[in-house]
Amino acid sequence: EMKANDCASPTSICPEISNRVSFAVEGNIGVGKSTFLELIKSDETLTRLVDLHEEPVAQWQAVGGNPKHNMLNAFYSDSTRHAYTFQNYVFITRFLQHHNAAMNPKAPCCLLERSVFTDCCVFAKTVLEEGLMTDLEGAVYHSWFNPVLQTLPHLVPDAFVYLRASPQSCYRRLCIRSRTEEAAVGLDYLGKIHDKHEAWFVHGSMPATITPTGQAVSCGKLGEDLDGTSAVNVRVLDGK
Ligand code: DCP
Repeated sequence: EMKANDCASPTSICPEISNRVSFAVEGNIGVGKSTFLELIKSDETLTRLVDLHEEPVAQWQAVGGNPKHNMLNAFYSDSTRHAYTFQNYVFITRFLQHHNAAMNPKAPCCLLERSVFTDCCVFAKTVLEEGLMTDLEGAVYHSWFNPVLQTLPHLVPDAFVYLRASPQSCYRRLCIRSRTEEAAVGLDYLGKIHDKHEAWFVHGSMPATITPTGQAVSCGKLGEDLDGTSAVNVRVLDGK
């Protein structure tokens, strides 16, 4: 039987959690997170080792399964009207996905596409700075974000893998894939999202009260980027 206080300890909810390593794959819009996850999925050995959870974008594009209720499109078409509602929905859908993943461990390693920390420290922060959320909406978001997270410590990944590319590269990839909802996304917006990722993963300047702290534990180069060529850099940041 579960008591209210059990929420404070992830292992009391699910003892297997303690034996698992969880990673969150992070990076700008269009950086290639999906491609990175596809590569893992295409490897038989890795597939057995890794329980993989892609971002629930399809749910954002069809709330409750109804394509007429496209929250992602609503956000990009009228951002001032929908930024808060969208960020709220993103948090809830991601929380449910990551919580279910933690409760039903299927492999020794869990790989998540993005985390609630990017939602808060990258996206919610940017839309607030851009005036797309009112100060009141920003205050509401922050008033629940930390208290909710404190009751859900199993949402903190063990490590973050940051796929790092220049905003110009991401913009090129965004144009190639041409997701209709994202037609409004410009280089300027990608630059702001990039800067927030850099502040957190490279300069370590995000407030520890909101993001999990940690040092970059390794930096690997998959290719040249940040000056506009095709591959990405990877940084792994200790989550706990
Ligand atoms: N998004 C947002 N706020 C969030 C999370 C996501 O505005 N808190 C938006 C950004 C994108 C869309 O949702 O328009 C999907 O986000 P991703 O960048 O995670 O997914 P991609 O498919 O673009 O990633 P990649 O191209 O790296 O595979």
